Amino acid sequence: MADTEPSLDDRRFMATAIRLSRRHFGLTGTNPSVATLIVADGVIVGRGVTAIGGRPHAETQALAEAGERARGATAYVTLEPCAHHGRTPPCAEALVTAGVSRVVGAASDPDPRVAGRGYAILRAAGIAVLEGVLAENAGDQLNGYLIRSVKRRPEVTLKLAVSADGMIGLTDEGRVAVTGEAVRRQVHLMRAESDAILIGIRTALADDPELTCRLPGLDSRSPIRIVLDRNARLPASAKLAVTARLVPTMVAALPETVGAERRAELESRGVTFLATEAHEGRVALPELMEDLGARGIGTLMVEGGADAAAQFLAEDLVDRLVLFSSTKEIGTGGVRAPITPATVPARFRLLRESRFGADIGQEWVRAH
Ligand code: AOF
Ligand code: ZN
Repeated sequence: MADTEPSLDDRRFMATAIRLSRRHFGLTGTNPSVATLIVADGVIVGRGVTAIGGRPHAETQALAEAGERARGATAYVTLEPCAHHGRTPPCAEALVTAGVSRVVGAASDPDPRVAGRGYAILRAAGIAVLEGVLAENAGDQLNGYLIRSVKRRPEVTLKLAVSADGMIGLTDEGRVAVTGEAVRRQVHLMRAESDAILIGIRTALADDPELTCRLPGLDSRSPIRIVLDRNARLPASAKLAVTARLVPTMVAALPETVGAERRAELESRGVTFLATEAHEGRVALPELMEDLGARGIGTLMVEGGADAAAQFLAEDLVDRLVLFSSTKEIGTGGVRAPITPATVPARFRLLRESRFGADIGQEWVRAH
């Protein structure tokens, strides 16, 4: 059975699986949160999401729920089933053993232990395999996994709030807020889904932000906070330094510009210094991103200000772009936004557009 085109049902079930995969977003460690559906005679008889912490895998749980009904059924997997022995046998083998007759997959797994072997195991067992169904959508939902595996750095989301006159305010939450309460809540949710969050030192000095997630029930999911601060100017009295023992704060400074005393002062608060290299007098971002990737940080949200945003854009390190647009004008005192909805480069594709109170939120992804 060499089916090459997905049916309408295939696309519908895959879309359901992709939605399900979001359930453990940010909770599966370095493992991506993926989902599996087992469908027999058009009915979902098993469903699974990668467990919190990363194991068991989605397939294990979906097959357990389906039991005997998996025999002859179709499995929908948002990521190629694994081919390696972890704490359990490979998921590709589990699907073979369970007797599914067809597997519909979305994204391929770049993990060198898998990389095509998962699909090959299925085919070798006589299972009909259809790959790449809604692959782009599934890839968008793997929360940094594909970027981190292939590029060896976190997936970078740049978030900016832009006023009607193309300015970014000095702060999200303070007196010159550009956008409203609904955007504030959305940004806190984005923080909860990120492993780390980065701001420039000018924003840190102007706003003295905390950068934590303060949504009810999600306050334990605050990301690591990183300050791009080449001269290590972060005051020891800044909220980011004072709270560094509760939520980690890291400073990316140039080693030659940081005195031992300054370093000791911040380190005594619990602030850590990241290894950095200099590039034209600034912190070299590609190397910094590599270091963060090696530390297991899969997703990074850049929250401003204009300088940091411009530097990430110039280095083509932005994978996702989230712009919140307000109808308010800032006028004098505003800082010109390095990017606005009207100037988004063609390499980005608009993924969604939603209303947040009086403001508009738009999300673009960089074409892979
Ligand atoms: C699957 N199903 O639900 C997920 C997969 O450390 P381990 O042994 O858990 O393996 C991690 C790798 O498993 C990860 O890099 C990716 O290749 C795959 N993730 N595979 O079959 C799942 N989450
Ligand atoms: Zn697996």
